[in-house]
Parts: sequence; structure tokens; C-alpha cells
Amino acid sequence: MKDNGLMAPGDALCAGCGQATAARIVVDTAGPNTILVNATGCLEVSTSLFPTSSWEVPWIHSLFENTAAVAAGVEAALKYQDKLGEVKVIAQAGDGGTADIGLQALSGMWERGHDVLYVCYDNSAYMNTGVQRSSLTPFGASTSTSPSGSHSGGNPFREKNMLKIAAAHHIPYAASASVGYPRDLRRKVKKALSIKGPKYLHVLVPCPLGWRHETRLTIKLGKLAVETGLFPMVEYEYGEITAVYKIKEIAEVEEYLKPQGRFAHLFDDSEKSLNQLERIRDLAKYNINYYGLLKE
Ligand SMILES: Cc1ncc(C[n+]2csc(CCOP(=O)(O)OP(=O)(O)O)c2C)c(N)n1
Ligand code: SF4
Repeated sequence: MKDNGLMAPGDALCAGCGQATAARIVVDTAGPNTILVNATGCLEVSTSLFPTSSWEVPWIHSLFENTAAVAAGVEAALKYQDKLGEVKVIAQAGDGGTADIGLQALSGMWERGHDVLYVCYDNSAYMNTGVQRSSLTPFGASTSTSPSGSHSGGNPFREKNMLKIAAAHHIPYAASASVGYPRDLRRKVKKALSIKGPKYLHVLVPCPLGWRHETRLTIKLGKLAVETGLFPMVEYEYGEITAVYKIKEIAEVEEYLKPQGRFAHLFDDSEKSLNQLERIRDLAKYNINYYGLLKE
């Protein structure tokens, strides 16, 4: 895949960071006529170490709470200058910045119909501040605020469905993607940017530090999340499902969970862990049936 170098090398993201690869693909596909608005989080702090910047396009750091509002303001200014379309606006944030802290500004931006692509890099926790649980942390994952132990099996809650929340705003395009499928991600970015109005991309980005997996497994885990049915790749247009990524052969959830230290406690053969594993298998089965993920 050609890389235009719009996210320059030399950032401070961890080796094997899924977010680094996904962000590079997003900005590279968008091209040089892009303004980026970046919420706080790993991607922001690791690419803007004063006095340097990794970004070869105009880039603004916003707070968590107002990322979508800042992007909406940039869009309005471009509209006033008659430059919208010629220049694209992309907002980007982690799952904490998107599903928790920045959600109300995001909802407002969608409702008002701003011509902005919002990208959520979902590494499923607040990684930058020490792996605290977010509302997108999967059931059973051990984090610093949902640690596994004798009285806890990790995160007791099921994650929010951010894609459905986006689709419920009847925006022109909302899709999920995974860094495990870079060509598919590139296609979705192109498609989103060809559509006028608010667009949302939810990208799964495995994080070796928080998921506690070997750095070489990032892309493989990005694929297995999809192949197990735990992370369905779905496209919505104006609130309706228009495409689903079909799986040829369903992978076992254990194959996905075992290489990740955050799920290590689920393999101690206790009754509690076996029940939790069964619940995760059920979540995967639910997605497979609900979205019709299996290729016939
Ligand atoms: C309102 C607010 N609350 C908390 C923080 C502290 N903080 C900085 S980065 C971060 C975690 C970011 O998590 P996420 O958005 O998922 O991005 P990641 O670092 O995982 O890529 C937090 C909580 C902050 N900067 N502002
Ligand atoms: S902590 Fe995770 S998301 Fe943050 S830079 Fe490291 S690998 Fe990437």
C-alpha cells in the first residue's frame, strides 16, 4: 500500500500499536487537504511532543469534551470561506474520548449535520493514563479499574454499541473497521469522505500494552476479533445496515482471548471462569446471528 507520509515516522507510540497503523492509513487516505482535530489520548500525546509534530497536515489538539464541537467549528469556518469539500475535516479520538467523555458534543455535531468524519480508535480502555476501564472495555477484561482477582472476574459490564448509537442519529454513513483489515479500512475512509455530512468510523486497534499481547500479534488479533464474531464489521447508511463483512470460517473465542494477558484469569479452569467464557461465546454467537455474519 502506498504511503504519502502524512503521519511522519518518529512518534512515541508503543511498538506494535494498532492505533499508529490505523491513524496512518486514515490520514494517508484522506490526503494533504485535511484538517485534523485530535482529542487527548495516546495518539495525541505521542505525536505532538513539543517542539515536534508527526502531522504533515494542519492539526489541532482539543479537549476530550469538545473534540466534535471544535471539528464542527472548523467545518463552519471552511463553509464560510467557501473551502468546504476542497478541504476535509477529520476528528479523531480514543474510545474513552468518544464513548465516554466526548459523547455529548459528538451527538450534537451529528444532529446538526456537520460535514465531518469522526474516527474512534477503539483500543477498549483509557490506555494513556494507565489502562482504566472505559464503556467500550469488553466483558471479562482485566484493567486497572476492573482488575481480576479472587472477588472479581475483570470487567463485569458489556460494552456499549457505539456504532448503533451513531446510526441512531440517522447520519449518512457509520461503519466499523479493524486495523486487521487495512484495505477494508482504506476503502471505508474513502467512502466516508466521498459522502457529504457527518460520518463515523469505529476502528478496532489492539494495544499491546493494555491488552498485554505480543507486539507481533496486533494485526492477527485485529483479524481474530472479527473472525470470532466479537467485533462485527458493519456499514450503516442513514440508520439502515447496508453491508456486513461476512466470515468464511468462524474462529473460536479462546483463540482470540488466550494471547491477551487481560483475559489470562479466564483460563484457570474455575467454574466462574468457565461461565464467563460461555458468556463471551454467547456474545459472539449473538452477533453472528443478529448481523448474519457467516458466509453461506
Ligand atoms: C476531562 C478529562 N478527563 C480525564 C483526562 C485524563 N486523561 C488523559 S488521556 C486519558 C485516557 C484516554 O483514553 P482514550 O480516549 O480511550 O484514548 P487512548 O489513550 O486509550 O488512546 C485520560 C482519562 C483528561 N485529560 N480530561
Ligand atoms: S498504550 Fe496502547 S494505544 Fe497507547 S501507544 Fe501504547 S500500544 Fe498504542
